[in-house]
Amino acid sequence: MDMNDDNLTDIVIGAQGGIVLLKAQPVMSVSTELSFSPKEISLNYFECPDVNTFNAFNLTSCFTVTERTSSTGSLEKKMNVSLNLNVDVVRGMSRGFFDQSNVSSRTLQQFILLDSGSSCFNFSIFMLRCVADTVSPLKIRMNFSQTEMLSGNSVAVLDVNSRTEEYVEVAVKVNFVAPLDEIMLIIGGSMGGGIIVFIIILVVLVKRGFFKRMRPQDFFQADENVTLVKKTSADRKRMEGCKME
Ligand SMILES: [Ca+2]
Repeated sequence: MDMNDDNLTDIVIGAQGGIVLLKAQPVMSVSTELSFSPKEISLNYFECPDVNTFNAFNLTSCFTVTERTSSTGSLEKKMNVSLNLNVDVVRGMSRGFFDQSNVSSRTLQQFILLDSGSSCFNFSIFMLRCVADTVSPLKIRMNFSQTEMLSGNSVAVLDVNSRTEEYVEVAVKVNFVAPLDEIMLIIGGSMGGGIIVFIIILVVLVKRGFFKRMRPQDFFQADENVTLVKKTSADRKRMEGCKME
């Protein structure tokens, strides 16, 4: 029977004049998505023996909560969840940490309240500028579990079929890969530079009379003066024709 009209069947147990009401709770399915930005850590950040730290990337953990049961009414479907993050999980010593002033803060636990719908949480990951390994990607593990740490808020129950663990790997950018706009800028700059050089050469050639000397009639006129080339009768007739014109 449904004692509180929320479309969820409750259980009532009665014995020797007393009854116990076990109210059913809505069951919530949670899907997670772990992402990070930027997509790669630039190798330019690393330099030894620099002891400083830098913000390597930002991690975003998103939760989408949907109800598996079909409760009705104004029932608040909230869950207290313990979110746990671990950086560089496959290593004895982590290269990444959450607290910029504490290089050993490789894990982070945060208690969050999940409600119906989507919600995201952001975390900054820091690294030392001088690390032994700048080749292997950083592996980050996220897992969560329902908790009653914030008592009184949890009304719903986490679906046992929900995936409660996610991994992402953040690679270190080894080779310089220019973004498309930078590539276009380089190509455009090269073409522009080439055109300018071509124009300069053209101007110099014109000023030095290069194109003038190359004209056929000039060629013959020059030859006539120095008489270095033996002209054929056809050439002479053609030249006379040009002069008459
Ligand atoms: Ca009920």
